[in-house]
Amino acid sequence: MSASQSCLFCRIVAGELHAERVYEDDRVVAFRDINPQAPVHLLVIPRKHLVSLGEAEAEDAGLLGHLLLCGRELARQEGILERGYRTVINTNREAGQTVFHLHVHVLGGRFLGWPPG
Ligand code: DGP
Repeated sequence: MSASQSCLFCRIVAGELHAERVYEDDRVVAFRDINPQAPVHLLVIPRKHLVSLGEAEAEDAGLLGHLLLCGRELARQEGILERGYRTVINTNREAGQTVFHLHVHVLGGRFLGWPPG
């Protein structure tokens, strides 16, 4: 089975699984997290299957920047840019990564504690 067939987020990108999409372009798709941890909790993912930030290559630098800038624009759209929002990329098991397709969490709408758990 190919990565795109077995990967949950590849299946969302392909439209095989439903997600509440808030943005998409030729490189990324953004949708609401199914298990929100804050009033605003979005995921911004590349269409390209990248397992994690740990496996990104130098050639992915532009894509990584685009993910962050899309997250910023979505924070603006959701009305949390000025109040404050957090972008999180969990990388591998001890950091809490559970879906192995790179994704940027965009969280806000409440005070967020630090340090993270
Ligand atoms: P992480 O723990 O960093 O790998 O985050 C994975 C996130 O993905 C987690 O917050 C829940 C979310 N998630 C898992 N499955 C689905 C799904 O089928 N749809 C949506 N919208 N989000 C999902």
